[in-house]
Amino acid sequence: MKLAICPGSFDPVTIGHLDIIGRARKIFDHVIVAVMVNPEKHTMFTTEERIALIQKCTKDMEDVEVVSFDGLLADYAKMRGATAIVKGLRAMSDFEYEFQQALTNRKLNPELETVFMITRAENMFLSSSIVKQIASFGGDVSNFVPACILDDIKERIYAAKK
Ligand code: COD
Repeated sequence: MKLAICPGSFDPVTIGHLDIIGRARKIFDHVIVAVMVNPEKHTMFTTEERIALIQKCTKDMEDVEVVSFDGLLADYAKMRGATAIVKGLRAMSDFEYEFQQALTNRKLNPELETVFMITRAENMFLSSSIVKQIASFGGDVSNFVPACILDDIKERIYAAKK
């Protein structure tokens, strides 16, 4: 069975993330969406909240599993017997970071391949940070996050402002 891991901070999950997850499903038998710790980022949503939001968006996808892991991605991939890590690439600015991560992960786990999927043009500018910023100023994020979690995100971000 070909197993892929889509790792990320998902703080919160966006339509850009979901597009990559959906495309990974077309290539792999089983997709694990792994909410990982990015030591360079402070998250607004707790791990449990991030998992719940992704689960809500993927509830009809039997081949998708949502987990969290507080450790090295390469170790988690080995533990699960994953074939590949699947990541999205938006721009050259992503490339340098992702290139370093991919090479490091291969050093840590030589069996592990990283597959990059180029973002759709309409999601090129989209990031979790943009969503948080727009929502925190009361802006409309309906084009950026899946409809099923729009209210959860608005409520959570407005609550954080009070
Ligand atoms: N279109 C396409 N792809 C997108 C979009 C979009 N609009 N937005 C985000 N993506 C992609 C990103 O490029 C990334 O591949 C993935 O989706 C997740 O994005 P984020 O921003 O949610 O997550 P990151 O980049 O903060 O995730 C980094 C990890 C948590 C994966 C990384 O820090 C990690 O692996 N941490 C665990 C510790 C470890 O093993 N480190 C590596 C060795 S040093």
